[in-house]
Amino acid sequence: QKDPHWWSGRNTIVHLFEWKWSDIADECERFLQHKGYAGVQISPPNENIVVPNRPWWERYQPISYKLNTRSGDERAFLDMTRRCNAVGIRIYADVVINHMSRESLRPPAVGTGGSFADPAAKSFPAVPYGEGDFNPTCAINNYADVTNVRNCELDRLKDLNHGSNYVREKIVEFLNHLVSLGVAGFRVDAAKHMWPKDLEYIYGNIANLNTSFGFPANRKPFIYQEVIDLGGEAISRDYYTYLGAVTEFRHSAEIGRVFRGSDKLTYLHNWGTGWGFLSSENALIFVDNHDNQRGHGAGGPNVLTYKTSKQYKMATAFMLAYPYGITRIMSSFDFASSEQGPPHDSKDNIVSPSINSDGTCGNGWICEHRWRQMYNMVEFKNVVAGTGLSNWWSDGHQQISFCRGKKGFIAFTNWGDLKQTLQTCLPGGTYCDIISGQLSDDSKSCTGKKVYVEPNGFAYIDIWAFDEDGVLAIHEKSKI
Ligand code: AAO
Repeated sequence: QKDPHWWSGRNTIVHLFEWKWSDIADECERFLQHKGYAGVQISPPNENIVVPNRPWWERYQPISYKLNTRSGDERAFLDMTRRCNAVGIRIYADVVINHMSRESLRPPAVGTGGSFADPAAKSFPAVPYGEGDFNPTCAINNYADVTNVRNCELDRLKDLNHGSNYVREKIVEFLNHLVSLGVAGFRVDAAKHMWPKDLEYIYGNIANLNTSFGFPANRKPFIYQEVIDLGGEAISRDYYTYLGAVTEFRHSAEIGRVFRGSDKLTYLHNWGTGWGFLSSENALIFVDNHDNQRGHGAGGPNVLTYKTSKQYKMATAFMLAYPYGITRIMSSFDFASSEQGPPHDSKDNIVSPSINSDGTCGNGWICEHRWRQMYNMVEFKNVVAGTGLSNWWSDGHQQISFCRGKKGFIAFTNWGDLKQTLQTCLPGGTYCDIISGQLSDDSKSCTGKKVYVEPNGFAYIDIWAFDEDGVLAIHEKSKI
């Protein structure tokens, strides 16, 4: 189902990729609740294979459904869900239920919880799963063949047979365990590789959310399914939308292409279904994700990441300002190699992000969600909730602006100086641009640009080509 169970006045999920549960609990209390975030997507919480050099992707190779990973154990998990739900931050677990691990390069395979397995023999005693619980070994090598994509192995990962009642029950048991521990929903990994009817059975048997974490009675978990569909394959994202929301990779691919300058901002006026994307309530949208920010998965070279920060902030601002989709922000660790894992100590323990005096992160964590332009746009999205888009303006090329009801206004330039008197739709007064700065603590001044709005709503807007950010945004709560 598609209700993410957000508190009112909240929006946007942040993917705290590879964060430990204790650090997520701290982040919910010290930061996320105050900036109006709605939820956190966590890395897979179940025991995964230990791979030499600890690449990030070892967490997508399950050994068991025990909640023991480098992010923490079950006790730490429960502390996180209690503390985050208590301040209105929902927890969505990334669940890898299509497969188990690949045969280990150095047998025996050992998991992060100390469990042994023999993947080559399709033996995972810590679940337990045995050979009869898996599909016959074959490789996914033809995305034009539905059965090959669903019944064979992705990247040689042992492919579970979801037609088996036993397998279904073990997966339902795992998901219900997470529900009992307070999660609000799931990111279903590799959903494309599972039959919709099997997923329908599994989702249909998940328990109601646990009311002791503040959920109303009889609520079902929010489901969003990873289905990479940029067109041209036998399996379409449309096969999964009756089950839950679906990741819209076309949004990631296209927004990167546009804000890198390969297309004109003026064409964004019909963003969303006008560009062939899923309908808004079905679309989990993002600028980048943990795969395509490092060349895995799909989206190609146009995907924007923290490494191209000016364009990345502009694309994120547009995603959050435009009334479309269920938005998710990536929060990364710094990486040079596409395989390297999270920041760690000499014993391979993940190290916590340090928080600098300006609120940014250190210790190798990027924390995009803590960038002023990002969290101020999350607030913008909260302030304009429920309003439509109006007064679209464009210079016909790379400069645009629009209103959100009478509550917010935003302008972009992706080429040249923007110097225009534009309709902001806001009541007259002095507003602080929340991109170059924000309203001062005493609400009497702006730390960045000021915008003077005339009684008729018009204001002189200037964004220089070489400004730090190619976007300016004001809203009713950034008024002096
Ligand atoms: C690792 C090693 C492998 C090794 C394996 C087993 O890299 O060499 O064989 O371990 O030891 C992650 C990593 C994988 C890693 C895996 C397991 O990304 O590298 O394998 O953990 O440790 C497909 C799936 C999609 C999946 C994506 C990566 O459909 O679900 O591959 N994403 C999820 C997770 C991801 C994770 C897994 C699944 C596995 O987000 O982190 O993998 O649990 C086409 C298809 C896509 C397909 C891609 C890549 O995409 O459409 O469905 O994604 O190929 O195989 C254009 C096209 C686009 C196409 C794209 C790339 O953009 O328009 O359709 O080109 O060709």
